[in-house]
Amino acid sequence: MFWDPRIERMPQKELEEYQERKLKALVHNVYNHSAFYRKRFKEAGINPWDFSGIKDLQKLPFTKKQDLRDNYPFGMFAVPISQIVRFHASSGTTGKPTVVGYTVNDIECWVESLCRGLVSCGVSREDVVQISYGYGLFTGGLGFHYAAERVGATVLPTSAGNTARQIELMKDLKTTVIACTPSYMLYLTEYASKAGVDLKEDTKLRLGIFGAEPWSEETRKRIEEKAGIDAYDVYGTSELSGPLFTECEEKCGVHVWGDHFLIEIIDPETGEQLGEGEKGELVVTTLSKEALPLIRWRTGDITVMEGEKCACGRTHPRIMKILGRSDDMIIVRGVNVFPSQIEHVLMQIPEVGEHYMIILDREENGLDVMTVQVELSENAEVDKVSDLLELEKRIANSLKSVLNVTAKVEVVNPGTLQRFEGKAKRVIDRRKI
Ligand code: DLL
Repeated sequence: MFWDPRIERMPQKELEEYQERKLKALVHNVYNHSAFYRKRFKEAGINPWDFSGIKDLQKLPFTKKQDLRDNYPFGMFAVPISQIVRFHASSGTTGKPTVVGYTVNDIECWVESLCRGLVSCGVSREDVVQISYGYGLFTGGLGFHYAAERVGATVLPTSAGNTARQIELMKDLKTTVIACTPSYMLYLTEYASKAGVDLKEDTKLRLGIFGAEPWSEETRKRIEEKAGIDAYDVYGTSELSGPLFTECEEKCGVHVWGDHFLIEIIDPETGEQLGEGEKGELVVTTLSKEALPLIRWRTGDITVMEGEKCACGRTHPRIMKILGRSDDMIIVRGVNVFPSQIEHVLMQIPEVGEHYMIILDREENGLDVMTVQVELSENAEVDKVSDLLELEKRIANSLKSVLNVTAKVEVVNPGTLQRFEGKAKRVIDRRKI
């Protein structure tokens, strides 16, 4: 099913021509209306009249999170505040949050983008969509809310938390689709089972749309099996609007709507553009945003771009599952490790549950120690201490063979590690303290 078949299946050549036109207009627009970009362009010697389009994209400077921080709160806006109809903000771990603003058209573009995504996952007006992403400054709740309503589905705006009530409402109001972080879905599934609710038997849940944090294919399989649903990925960032792009029914990458966003993959170290199929940092240029247009926005997210047409018929480029953020990458004894790689290894081991933590310490001799704590699965038959030790050794060996790093593995009882309602924080780096 398509929300906007003409746009979603637009021939690639036509899409490129459209992007070309919009990119040229954007370069003029930011030069004329954003003091920030005018200064940037002048510094980089860019004259909008000489800019010839996509082939010149690499000449344009990158925009980074620090630019938003340095220009807090409105310094990068390209319209007067009177035209802004909404703010969102992402909580910065250090210093000020990042504030984003939207014009009427920006909200419209965001909603339409996510409507295409929802319909491509199979959401329709027959569905009851429970939105368990946080409502408020976070873009997840309101983003899904507007799009699900526009699709014509019935929205159940539970926001995150209060899991007992979420499950009760899910049963009573016959929720068919849930949208939340994958870590919250794991928690909700576990909570339901402890409360004697079988999500497969006792609810009408059939589909879930999960994102806002990295999650592996193995976690997808576990969620699908435990909850008896189809699980789809959704990607977006507050700076780009919020949740924007989802997988289609093929589940082979997230479709990025090329009429509104132009993507590149770059080498995060050198800034050089990489080709399709090569792993690197996702960089996005917003082609339609008015309040906060972004030129070559460095998302920090590591992924791979796939340009080939999808079997679903959509022609827009796809990005594969996000491996992690370049700044989330852990360097242990000089080896680069993404938490998602650890998750990938853990979830392939049947005795292991879904919850884990990664703790980094530095020994007195200066060596890094990585401890992976992971829960035993509820139905694992590991009774003897020797079995437990054998399991820990097996996990450590698998981690070593994939990551090339030695990890200390601690298998703990089910239910002992922290659970998360929003984005999970699974890495504790004690080396900086
Ligand atoms: O997380 C927007 C969103 C809300 C996306 C609900 C999906 C669902 P921010 O809080 O600005 O916005 O965080 C953006 O979250 O740069 C990624 O690192 C991460 N992220 C988002 N979606 C995914 C995903 C929202 N599907 C940051 N897989 C991004 C992996 C994701 N990481």
